[in-house]
Amino acid sequence: MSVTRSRDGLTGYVTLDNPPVNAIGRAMRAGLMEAVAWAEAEKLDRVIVTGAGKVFAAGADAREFDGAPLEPYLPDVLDAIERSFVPWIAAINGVALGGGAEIALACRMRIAGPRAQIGLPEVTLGVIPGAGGTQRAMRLCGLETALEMIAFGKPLSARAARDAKLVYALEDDPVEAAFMVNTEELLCVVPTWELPPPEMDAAAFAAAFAAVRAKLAKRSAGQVAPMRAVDVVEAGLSMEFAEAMALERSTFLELKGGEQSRALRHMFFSERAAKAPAGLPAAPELTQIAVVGGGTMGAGITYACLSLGLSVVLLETDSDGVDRARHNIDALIAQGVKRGRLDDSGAEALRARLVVSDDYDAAAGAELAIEAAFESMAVKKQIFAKLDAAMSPDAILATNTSYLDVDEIAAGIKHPSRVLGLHFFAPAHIMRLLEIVNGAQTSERALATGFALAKLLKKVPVLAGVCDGFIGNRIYTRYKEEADILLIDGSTPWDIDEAMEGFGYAMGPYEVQDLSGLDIGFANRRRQDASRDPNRRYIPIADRMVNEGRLGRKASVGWYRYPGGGGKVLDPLIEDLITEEARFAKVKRREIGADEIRERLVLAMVNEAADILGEGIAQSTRDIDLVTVFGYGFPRWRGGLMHYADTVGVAQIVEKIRALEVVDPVIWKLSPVLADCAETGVALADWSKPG
Ligand code: 3H9
Repeated sequence: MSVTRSRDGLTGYVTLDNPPVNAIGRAMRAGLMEAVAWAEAEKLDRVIVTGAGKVFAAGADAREFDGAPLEPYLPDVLDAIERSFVPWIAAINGVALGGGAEIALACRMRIAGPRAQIGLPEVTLGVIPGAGGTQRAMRLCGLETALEMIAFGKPLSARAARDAKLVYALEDDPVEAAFMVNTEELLCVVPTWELPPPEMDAAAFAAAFAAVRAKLAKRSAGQVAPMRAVDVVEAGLSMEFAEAMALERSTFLELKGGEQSRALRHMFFSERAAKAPAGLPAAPELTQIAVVGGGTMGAGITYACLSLGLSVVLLETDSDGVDRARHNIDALIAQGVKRGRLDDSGAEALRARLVVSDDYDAAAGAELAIEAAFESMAVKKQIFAKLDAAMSPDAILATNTSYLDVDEIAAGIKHPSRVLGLHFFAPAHIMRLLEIVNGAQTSERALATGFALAKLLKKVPVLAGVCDGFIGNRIYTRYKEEADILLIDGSTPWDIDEAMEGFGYAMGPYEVQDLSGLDIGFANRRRQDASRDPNRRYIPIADRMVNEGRLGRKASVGWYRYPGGGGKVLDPLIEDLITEEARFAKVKRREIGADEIRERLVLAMVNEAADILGEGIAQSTRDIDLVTVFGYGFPRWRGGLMHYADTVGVAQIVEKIRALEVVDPVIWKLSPVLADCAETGVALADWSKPG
């Protein structure tokens, strides 16, 4: 049952009850419609609506969005609540989002509990509020707050909602407070739809809309729903309420059926489905973690674990390393305090749980060690031998390597089954992705420990097999390789960066390299020299950059220049350098447009990802989508790399790769998975290994 109801004298109680988050599906809408009729038949003097559990309601049940809308429709239900002669009061006990907030906005009065939040996050699912949110919010809290809520999807806290007059009062027990409201006072409250739209002079209106559109153009470039939401709010200012509601509804329905909403829903549900595989044993309880290496990555992991309440022993090689590591952690703690995430006593508590040492015996009691040292097989093997000797044989040992062979790292220790990869992304305390690398000998207990840590850290865990770069870096390496080919064939770093920003990345591949440092890729290429296919086209431009000290931002010069350590400026010398390399390689440079850049880079990634799927390195296309979005900035609103590929259509992708394969059969060797999908007409998302 999605709605329960009861009465006490003339007060009716309606509870939204659809665990876990009271999503509003057909049954709940029908239950609310019946409750309106019931309250009227019983001649109640009020109805108090609240949510069961910790949530008021998380909004419309997005699982229904794939099909045609089912009656009764939410706008009609809310219209009935709003126009009923029995006034409804929303006792907002927890989060009220999307349709949940819209239920509250349609009530005569709203009283919030301390844990309440009110938000209209529909744009994060690629739609706009579809049950009055665009029209009722602005009538209650004014245009600017409503625009912020609707266009950016950020919820208001209970206090902010009260300050914005979106709720009438903030009370510890909102149900009891709703019961205490004086009947006369309640009946004097004007129903929201009867309130006039906000009033301002024309110049103020124009400025408010221009400001929000300018902000959206920057923050949500490429996304349709936020701009459409703003359009609907604006149009509503000069329309009758009913006419504006009809516009809102038709826009909502149009967007719900569109590609962006489908992609964003796919990401929403994929993120929530990223969990430990069924059947893994229980993980050991984690209380103390050892982290090896206090550089940027190790410090980030340490800070994240400390913030969870875990104790951390941070191991370094010598006393200088200990000092450096301490300094790095202190900087992160100071940043946490500055940003208001920690107060002084919280910072002190973090420090109290941290031991930094160069003595591995200090880690003897830890249940899990995470090695985040220099990316060298010899260094890692030494560290694992020391951990093996110092820690309990039950402890799990993880490497944070980005590329190296986890099986080789594990081979040197007594029980390789306790070794796995935990590939964090920098900054480790912020980035949500965690690749959990399953070595040939990794035990289920070790895997379960990795997933348990991911859950504690609120990361998105993705299981990956062992190969050079696992899922994410293997795709990324191919992306960079193709970008370098475009570079020598006629493009520039800024052409390529701009094209990929146009696709929806926050930054293109060259700006990213400048940020992380060109020496990382250089070291990686040297490691791969021995195994590289000599017939594979190799572009030496990035190597030359490193040899000339153009290491990126840290050197104030890389693919761009950063005068005085400030923002990037284009560097014409780079074009000379590329042209010279093209001459050495006997390449005749040609004009390459943004569409071709985007197409070639995306096709390169899709082909590599399809191989990753075929080889069983990734378990599903959904996992690849999560990796590309959460680790590498692939636009979420395109649904991740493989979802996007299915949107384009495998047949078309295969046709384009085959054309490129004619020119370079080594680099563009068509993935058998793509060939199989094209032949059988199966989408990548539905592909499974034959046999
Ligand atoms: C809308 O309302 C449109 C209207 O304007 C117009 C209509 C006409 N639908 O996140 P969690 C599931 S659009 C279906 O892990 P938390 C979720 O998949 C909607 N299912 O919990 C998961 O399932 P499972 C606008 C939903 O405590 C389980 O609930 N609303 C929905 O970390 C637990 O979820 C939003 O965008 C849903 N709407 O966070 C709000 N929501 O157990 C979306 C959740 O099978 N929701 N599920 O994996 C949220 O932001 C968070 O879920 C919330 C709780 C903050 C509520």
